[in-house]
Amino acid sequence: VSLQMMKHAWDNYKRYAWGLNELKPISKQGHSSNLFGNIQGATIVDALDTLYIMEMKEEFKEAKEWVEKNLDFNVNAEISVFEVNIRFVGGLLSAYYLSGEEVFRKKAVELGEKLLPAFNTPTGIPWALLNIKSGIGRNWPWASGGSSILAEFGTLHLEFVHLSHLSGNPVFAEKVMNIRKVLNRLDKPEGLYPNYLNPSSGQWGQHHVSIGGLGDSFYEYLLKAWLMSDKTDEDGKKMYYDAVQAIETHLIRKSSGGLTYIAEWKGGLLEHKMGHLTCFAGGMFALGADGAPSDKTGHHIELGAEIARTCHESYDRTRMKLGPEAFRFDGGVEAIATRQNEKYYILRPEVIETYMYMWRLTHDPKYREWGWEAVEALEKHCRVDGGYSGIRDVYNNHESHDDVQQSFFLSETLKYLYLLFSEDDLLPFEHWVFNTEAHPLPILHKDDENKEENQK
Ligand code: DMJ
Repeated sequence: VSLQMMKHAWDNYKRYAWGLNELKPISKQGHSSNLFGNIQGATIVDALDTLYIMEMKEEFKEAKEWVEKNLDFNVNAEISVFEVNIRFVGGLLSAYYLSGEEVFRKKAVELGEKLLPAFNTPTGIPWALLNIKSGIGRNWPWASGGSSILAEFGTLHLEFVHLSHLSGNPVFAEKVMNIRKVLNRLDKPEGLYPNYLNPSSGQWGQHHVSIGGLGDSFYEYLLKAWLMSDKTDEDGKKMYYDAVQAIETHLIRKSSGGLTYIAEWKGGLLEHKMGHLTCFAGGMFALGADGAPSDKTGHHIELGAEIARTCHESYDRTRMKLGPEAFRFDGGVEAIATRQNEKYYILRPEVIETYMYMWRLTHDPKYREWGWEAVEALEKHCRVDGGYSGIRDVYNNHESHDDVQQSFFLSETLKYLYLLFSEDDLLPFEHWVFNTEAHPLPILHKDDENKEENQK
């Protein structure tokens, strides 16, 4: 089914928005997000590996030809370093590792080089925004006191390690290892990492902590850096398990109805709200269970299962059986959105991602059942003639479509669904880690490096 869904999403993108960043499936035209500046083709680059994995050979070929002929980084544009890294660099790297086609390696390294000026700050903590022609960077105007964002500068590690590996140029890995160093020198309130860090002073901004937006994939990348290094990156490992310990103590709570959730922390006060984005953490806890201190393995799996259940409830308690952007545990509600501007669903993957990890790691059939419920809801409410659209209010009787087919729907949501219903030997966890946009990157095995050394 996810293959049919991918075909529908891809065919319509091709028909109405080919070469542009995303598709507007209702108005049947292109959608351009300023996150990518003038760089074009986000959906194509984000979808390459999904097309490859689903064996959509014709489509993969036309996507590759587009990349060869049209993907151009010599544009005068300000881009989000994080978004371009996870979608474009990540997408190109996966396409290279899966297909072996040189063009993807070349483009990934070329783009990586364009991103390097973002690190020209007093601390080496990169800017959020970068003009890739002039090399001038800055931060989001809304970010606390000119800060860079934890989930942005903390979500470059996997891709940059691979860029060094593939280019032979150590500069990429050096840049991200320096971020680690800066973080390790800083005092952390209660062992937690605030979402804001000033790249000039090297000091934290506001003490807001979140495992959802602004924080999320920083934690994910600590764990995955360790896994991707074939478990040699002890620093990444320690930072991850220490962080999870602090998160458990200060952020994880249980509702009176028995639902485990991860709250947000604002200078010591808890906001009892959990974002859809935070739901990825169920999969992360389960994936990290194996490496947890020996008495904690079962506990981390259990934590993953409880988060999966809570996030499933957030879907089940809506009219459309699709989860809201954020749900709350206060004022007498549990796992329900109370504010109008938190009731939307924009085709996000995190809940399905967690089902996929839980399925692979436990084989409890309920995760496939829950995934199937999501497929039915997507087909019923998000599928339109011209592709798939987000929904403005998942509690409503009637769909009000937001008219955007996000590129992560093709790279993540549909890929995780496909993997949920595939055998475990498709992209097995022993050999691959997924970047935060679901682009698989190979684990750099110790043995392979020895082999390479010997060959030299
Ligand atoms: C994606 O771009 C990535 O998963 C990112 O980590 C968070 N936001 C979207 C999906 O919701």
